[in-house]
Amino acid sequence: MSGARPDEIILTAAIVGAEVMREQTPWVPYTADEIAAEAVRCRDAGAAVIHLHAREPDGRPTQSAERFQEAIDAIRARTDVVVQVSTGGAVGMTPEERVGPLACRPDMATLNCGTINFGDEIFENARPVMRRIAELIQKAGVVPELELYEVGHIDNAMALAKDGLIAAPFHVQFVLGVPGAIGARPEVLRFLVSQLPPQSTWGVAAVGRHQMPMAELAAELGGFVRVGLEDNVYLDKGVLAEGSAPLVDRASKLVRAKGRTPVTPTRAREILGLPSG
Ligand code: KMH
Ligand code: ZN
Repeated sequence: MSGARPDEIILTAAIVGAEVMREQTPWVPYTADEIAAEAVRCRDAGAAVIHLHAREPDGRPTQSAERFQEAIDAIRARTDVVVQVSTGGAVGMTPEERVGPLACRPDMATLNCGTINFGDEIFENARPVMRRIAELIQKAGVVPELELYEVGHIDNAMALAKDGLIAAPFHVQFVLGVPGAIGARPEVLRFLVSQLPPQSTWGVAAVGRHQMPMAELAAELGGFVRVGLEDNVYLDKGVLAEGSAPLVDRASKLVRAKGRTPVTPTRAREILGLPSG
């Protein structure tokens, strides 16, 4: 994996998401202040990267540059984490809406590399949409993280590379276990990793009860890890996590037991080839 020593690991905290609402857990942050406080707690627990969504005050997901700017300013005033904005947004948003946060000078932005069933809905990333969002990420000078939910998404990503819309080394997040897409199974992860071009960095974000087992496996296989309320609201069976920080703390302990040490944001920037913060 490019840039990282075998003992190093980047932990990402997905602290907001676009789907989880207060009705499911009171611990999901909505306002800029709440988001920044959670980012600080996650940094203290070992996260170097914050995967960011934004909400309206009533919790509705939004990709508005204004809301993202408020959240990013609040985060940057309080901590040094790498800020990775979502360009996935929520199901049903238009591509133009989804790229709103690119105006906010984030450190990284997600690039979703294919369409999937997303629960009972469809998360639509037709190839022209992918190409357009990739082009806008490139124009904004932002480093993309490739969100891959299915095997064929690797091929989609490579087609973007062939068109010059993304460049190696690729930073990949395998998002596994979305209902309607490929499951979070060990053999699935092993196969996906085997298909990546050399020098790629990769991490796993597994949904629901698969979050921690897949974090452990990623640590064993040399990958990075994403945890947080966006993907899973439970710390243990039937026990809500009191925010994303307890999930980062749990992941940090699991990966340390596998001989991996969570890196600081400064080191994560070096590993990911980002400008220093
Ligand atoms: N909310 C999902 C439909 C991303 O952040 O780029 C898409 C998502 C991916 O969360
Ligand atoms: Zn997301």
